[in-house]
Amino acid sequence: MGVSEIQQSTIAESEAANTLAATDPDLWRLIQSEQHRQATTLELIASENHTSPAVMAAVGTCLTNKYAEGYPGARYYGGCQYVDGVENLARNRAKELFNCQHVNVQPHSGAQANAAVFFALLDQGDTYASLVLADGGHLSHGMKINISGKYYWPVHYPLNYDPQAKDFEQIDYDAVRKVCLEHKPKMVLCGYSAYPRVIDFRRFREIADECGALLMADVAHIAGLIAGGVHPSPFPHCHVVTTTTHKTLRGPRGGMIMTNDEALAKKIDKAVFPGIQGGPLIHVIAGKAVCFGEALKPSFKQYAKQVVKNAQALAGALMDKGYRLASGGTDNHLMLVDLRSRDENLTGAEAEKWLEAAGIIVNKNGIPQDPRPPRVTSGLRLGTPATTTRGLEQEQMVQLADWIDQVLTGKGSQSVTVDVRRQVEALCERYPLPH
Ligand code: DSN
Repeated sequence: MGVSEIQQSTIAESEAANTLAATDPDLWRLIQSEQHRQATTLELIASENHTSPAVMAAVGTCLTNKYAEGYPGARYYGGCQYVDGVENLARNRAKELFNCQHVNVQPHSGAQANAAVFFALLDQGDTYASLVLADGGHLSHGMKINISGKYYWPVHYPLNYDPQAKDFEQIDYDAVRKVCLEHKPKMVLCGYSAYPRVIDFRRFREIADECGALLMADVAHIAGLIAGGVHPSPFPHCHVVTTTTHKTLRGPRGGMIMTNDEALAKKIDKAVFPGIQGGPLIHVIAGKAVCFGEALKPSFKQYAKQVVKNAQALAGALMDKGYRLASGGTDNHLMLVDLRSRDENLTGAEAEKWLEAAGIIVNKNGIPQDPRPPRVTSGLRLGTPATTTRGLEQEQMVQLADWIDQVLTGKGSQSVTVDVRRQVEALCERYPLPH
């Protein structure tokens, strides 16, 4: 069945879709266009994925109608007997998946999860340590205009910037220790948005213990790899772990907080509700339950393994073509391509635009110590979670590297773009979205 036939049958089968199509055609057309875009392009944004129809079905249910402020068994509204079951199912599956004792599935997003942890465990003005933001951190890890940078006091630890070092552009654990011993943060934060290497949680815990700090990991990017057993678990080393559920974990958009410490769990629950949120999005929590159930299946382990294999194949093929990757490669699902290694004048912004025209969706990204500003950048961040969900394997990754190189060396030339776009669409027909 081709992409357009699948779309047609999906539309025909969905009563809700038909209703929406009839009642709000303007919105429906936009949704259809987005579905077509997703079906006919290759998604290499490292933080995106294609959820299963079951996840989307759960999110699009009557659960969206229900207020359930509070937690299962202790709500502020009547009529919560079934949504209690939904939230408990999500919590129990997450506990099993990540082998931890307490989970809060209510954060609306990863940034909300992080804000709740800060609110629970830090006082205003408290110091915490996180990675230099421009080198792979996240805005909720201390950006000046984010709550994490405005109400708390971030000190940043660096990567290793010595090109001669074996761990060039990787976490410099000695430097982390030095920063922490100097500033005595109340919390040390690890886990990143653009870091292609394994995180040594044990080493971080040693440093946190030495300076009397709590250790927090934001595993939003690698949660699916942890669940699938291809990245070490943050437990038992971290006191608290936050994540999103929609990246490598392949669930609905949302956040989650985990801990094994009962006392911290109580503070975190209070910080999420009523601290920073009101009613939980029970329909999204239902989608999280579906996602955790899927991730508990043996097939998810295969998926996670293939994500990493594909990233290594893509990284290898790009390096063979002369692209330098930050830190020299990848251990996980993503890589940072230093475009200057191929063309000194090429920017991430241009590369993103040209690749999009050819049906290859990426995001421009700073590389460590990037002299160009975030809206321009010298790099691209590429990730394999979404293309692996479609079923692509190493062979197609090599092909993809070739297309990327053709588009970038063609500098957006019309004929190259059209040719690659045609081939991308043909590949998308062969590997349709989950249906
Ligand atoms: N915006 C996400 C990413 O792309 O990594 C992080 O939240």
